[in-house]
Amino acid sequence: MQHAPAETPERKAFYARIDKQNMTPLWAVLNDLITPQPKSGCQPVLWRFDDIRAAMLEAGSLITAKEAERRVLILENPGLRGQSKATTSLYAGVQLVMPGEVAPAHRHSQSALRFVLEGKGAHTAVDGERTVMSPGDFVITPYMAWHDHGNQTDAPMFWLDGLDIPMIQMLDASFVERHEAEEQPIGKLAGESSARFGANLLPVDHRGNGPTSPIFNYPYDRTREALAQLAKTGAFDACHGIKMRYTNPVTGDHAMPTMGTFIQLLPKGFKTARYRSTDATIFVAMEGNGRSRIGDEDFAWGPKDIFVVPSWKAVTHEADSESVLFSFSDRPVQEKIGVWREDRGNA
Ligand code: GTQ
Repeated sequence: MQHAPAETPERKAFYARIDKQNMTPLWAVLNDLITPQPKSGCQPVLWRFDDIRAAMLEAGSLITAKEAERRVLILENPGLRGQSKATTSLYAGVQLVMPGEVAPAHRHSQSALRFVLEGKGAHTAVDGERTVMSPGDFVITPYMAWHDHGNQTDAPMFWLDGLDIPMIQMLDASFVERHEAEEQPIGKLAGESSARFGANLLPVDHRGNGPTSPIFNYPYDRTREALAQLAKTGAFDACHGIKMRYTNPVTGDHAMPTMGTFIQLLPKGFKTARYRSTDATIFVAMEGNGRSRIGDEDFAWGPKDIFVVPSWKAVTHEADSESVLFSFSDRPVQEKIGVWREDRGNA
């Protein structure tokens, strides 16, 4: 693209005059608005779970889940500090619910996902049904669905929250309501959604009810079993190893309308080919140890570490032991409007 035209005294005087009328020349900013390729403040970054965990436990003694409403430490991208963003379009945080605590019921226009990091047996309730959570479970809170979290176990429970907060902020479409009760009434059996929608069956007259998957817990044991079986085929993609996306069984589309969610297995010793795509992605190393090169920086990861690959930055992953990575991005939105791109190199 062309360079910006020179600023002559005459032009500057003109800009100053029209500035008072809330007008400004496009040609002074065009190169920053329409860039030859993505130009993002979002930086590659990794958070070690040990550091997150220690800080979270401190937060646990400073404030209750009830007082905080949600006891969460936001994972802020170093290039986007002060904006509550992990990437330009997505929010990430780690939530702690201590034994005996409840995070009170509310609902909002933002969609949320949970990916369980530590603890087993705490629950989340979504639209009248409770699900009990275990490490590696991917749990959905659809937009405007009532949700509250509780921990009746004797150990702290940690999970990663992913929300589309920056997108809803950009659209100026945020609403939140607090439930009159701390915990919403439970009108469904535990496991009801999973039986109705998660067994390769659908109710005969089901026509779908919106863009979010009606399954709200994708348990890790079933996901892991599928990956283990697929690993035996030896059919590894050069860029991804074995990579699957979570789906809405009613539509076959992504499980959530604004966030794409993925799970991948890299066998021991596998090194992926250079890959880049326009959807900045937040990864969680669920199992294994390895390294990722993002742009020209190297990040070593182990279980439960969380890292960000910005839009259009080349990434390679190398697994020292068999590894499983969970990830999420804004890919469904980019696909819907047709701008999603990837570059597999020659792989
Ligand atoms: O659990 O509902 O990390 O409303 C941020 C906002 C979690 C939640 C977050 C939320 C929640």
